Amino acid sequence: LTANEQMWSELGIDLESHGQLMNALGPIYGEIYLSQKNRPQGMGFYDFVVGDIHGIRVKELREHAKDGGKVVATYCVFVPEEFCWAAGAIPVSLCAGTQFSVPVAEEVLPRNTCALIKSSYGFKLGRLCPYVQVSHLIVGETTCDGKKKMFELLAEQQPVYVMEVPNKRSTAGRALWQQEVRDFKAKIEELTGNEITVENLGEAIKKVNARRREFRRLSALRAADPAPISGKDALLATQVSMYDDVERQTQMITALNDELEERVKKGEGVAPKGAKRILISGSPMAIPNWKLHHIVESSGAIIVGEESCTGSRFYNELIPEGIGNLEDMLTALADRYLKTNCACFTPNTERLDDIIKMARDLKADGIIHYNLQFCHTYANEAVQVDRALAEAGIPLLRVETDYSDEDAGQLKTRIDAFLEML
Ligand code: BJ8
Repeated sequence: LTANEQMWSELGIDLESHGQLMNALGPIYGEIYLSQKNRPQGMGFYDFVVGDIHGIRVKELREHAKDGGKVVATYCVFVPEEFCWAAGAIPVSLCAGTQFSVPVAEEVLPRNTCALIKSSYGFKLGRLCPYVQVSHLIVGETTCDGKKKMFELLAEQQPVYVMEVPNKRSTAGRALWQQEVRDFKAKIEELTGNEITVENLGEAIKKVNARRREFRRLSALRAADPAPISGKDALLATQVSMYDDVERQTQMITALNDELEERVKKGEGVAPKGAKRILISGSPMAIPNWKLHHIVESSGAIIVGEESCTGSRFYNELIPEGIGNLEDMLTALADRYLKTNCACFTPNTERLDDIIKMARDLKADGIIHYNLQFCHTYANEAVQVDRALAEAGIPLLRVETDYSDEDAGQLKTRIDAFLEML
């Protein structure tokens, strides 16, 4: 056994299936990522990370655990990572973006369930993900019904804690969320044995804000024409940042941004000036889901932004810094997370405003609404997205898909026709 295989086997990974997954990922990454021309040098770090996707980072987490540290796994950007960093735990957002882990989940879950839910559950059931194996607590949320029920099943296998996200941003909804955030803080304190204080939480808020600021800078740089970075690469940097160390990611994105700034000054880009510019909006794209980005960019367009939880909803809102007492800090933190414009809220008109603002800021020629099949909240909200964009005069294509490649040809035809029309 190699050192990695030894580690995976100690973590209870099914080495055979996992080997197949790893063997499949290499060529896919080569085709989708390494084939791109004129990539920023800063992406070299991300190539390295994906090249050893279940190796180095897992090793770091294990070492942290061996020293008594805790690892907290999450699925959703509603879960405040600041508490983990403050209490000396490491939060990791779990992979849920591959068809590979779907069939094993379908043996248990209904097939007409969103791919993200099936992929998440399949990773645990099939013993395919070392990140889930290494974590001491999985944190779920009540954002959608499918996830809620999947977390109940996951809890049969590993400790799961579920945060209740309200349906409305009403007075009662806000009060519920404020309490949920405080209960989660207590849970993390109990798990780690460390108290969360004004000092360590203040530090954590600053660290996470710093990463958010760099992502906001990256987003602004993507407004340039020609675009200095592909949508695929920007998406990958976001996906990796969701499970990597927060300070390391701030450093990497800062270096990447410095390089992109130079490119913009020189008028250099990854696609010719005038290439069709697309904003993606909708369901998140968990690693390694690069399907839509790949199809769009292979057709000669460039993706300039993602209004999504693997995009703007991950980094847009900051938490105020320098608040001197814990209660006010908790209130500000909870309020920040409540601004996540997930389709689980009713109403969620803030998201419509965000989409239009992003389209204008990034000078998008058109928007593709990305919907995971069987995700009812986003599919139904798309009706309102459609209306709002028609009113704003921004062309929209609505796409509903899963993780399989079966519809790739059909999607490409529809996307080509859409690009043609812009
Ligand atoms: S805050 S978008 S990360 S819940 S795609 S599992 S909603 S059926 S992922 Fe999400 Fe948090 Fe909202 Fe963002 Fe359900 Fe829809 Fe599947 Fe979804």
